[in-house]
Amino acid sequence: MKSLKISSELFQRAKAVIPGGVNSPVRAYQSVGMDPPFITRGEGPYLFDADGNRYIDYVLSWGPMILGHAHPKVVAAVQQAAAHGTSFGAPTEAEVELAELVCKRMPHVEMLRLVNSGTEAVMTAARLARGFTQRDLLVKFDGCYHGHSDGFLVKAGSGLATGGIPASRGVPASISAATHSLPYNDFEAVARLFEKRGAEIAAVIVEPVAANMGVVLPESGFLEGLRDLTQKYEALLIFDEVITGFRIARGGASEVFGVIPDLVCLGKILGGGLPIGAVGGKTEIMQNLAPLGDVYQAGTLSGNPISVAAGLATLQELNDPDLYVALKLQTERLAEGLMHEFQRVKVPVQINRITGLLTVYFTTILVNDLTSASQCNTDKFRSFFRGMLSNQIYLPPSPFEAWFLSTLHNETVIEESLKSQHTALKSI
Ligand code: HOZ
Repeated sequence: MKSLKISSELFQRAKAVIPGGVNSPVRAYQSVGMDPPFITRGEGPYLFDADGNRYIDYVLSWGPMILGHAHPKVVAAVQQAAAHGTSFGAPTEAEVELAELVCKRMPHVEMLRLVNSGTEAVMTAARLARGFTQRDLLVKFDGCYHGHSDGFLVKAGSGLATGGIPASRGVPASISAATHSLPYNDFEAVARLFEKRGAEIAAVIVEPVAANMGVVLPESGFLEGLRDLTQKYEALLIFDEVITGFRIARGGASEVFGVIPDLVCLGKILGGGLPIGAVGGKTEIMQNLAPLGDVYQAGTLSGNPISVAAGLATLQELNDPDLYVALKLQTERLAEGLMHEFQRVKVPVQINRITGLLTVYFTTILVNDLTSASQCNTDKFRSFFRGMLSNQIYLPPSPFEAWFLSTLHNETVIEESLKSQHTALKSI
């Protein structure tokens, strides 16, 4: 690997004008103790940095690039849309097409409102749930990340977990008090809370597969239990599928687990690598949004033609169910290959995975919630991360984030990654 001299110079320049030199905290590489590579371009499963290194990318812009970087059909769709104007702040046919496509792919979504990010989608879903139920309390789970709006930054995983920030300063206590966070996979704790405060609870929001404390799968019965309980107490169930939507299956987590939420929050893949978010669900609930109802939400760039074109092109490509069969196989192949190599050198790890997503936890214990995820050995992760980067494998720079695979992470790419792991483990 070539030294990161140019990237480090760019980082110094960035630090003078951008807080921490980055526009999103995890990118600063603080938890791995080095300067980040500055990226110049992506192509398929690869990223290239300013110093001339080529990496196999397992971050994929934190999920959206499921078809790999600069997919020709997505690029063409974006170019074509841009040539006709980038934003009108007015309705277009393409946004109707995108909404129709999502409703088809996720049959529980009867109506969809497009916004600009996953954070906005969750803000909207929360307001909608409160407006619909006329209750205030929200229940979330420790280590689940639902964007950076005030009400959700309690034990929120992702960048907060990486930075060791339990809750963000700047959030009024009165706002945090309206969110109750419970351990993931602990259905009994949810049931107890409902017994005490069921009449106050507007919604339970959950990542159906948690992917912001690393990947944590729902235990059998957990999602089903949440569904039954919310129905019993007439609260809403919200799935945050910003990461899992169109990734773990064509129809997302509901297709995999057979549990149907009242509302779903989407983002990432939905925009094919451009900013987008969406909240969708039953008409009965969705029609409470303005202008039909009096739950207000708006956005100048919502449904802009460029994000919509990229999203449509991406979802059309993902229509082929075989892509998901292959993605699942490749995820499994990578996880098994990594595990084999770790076992050979007697480094204990747990590898949690589902189609298109995995996390390597440096621990001997089963990881099923934030407490167990937090017990992983962060020093070992740091050495492993650095070893992999110097062997041209670009991993999330945090033990509490997911690795992402694209449909172009084929056998050759996985083989190359495992060879790099072999070399990296020799040097650490
Ligand atoms: N913590 C974010 C992913 N879960 C990082 C996003 C970014 O830095 O782009």
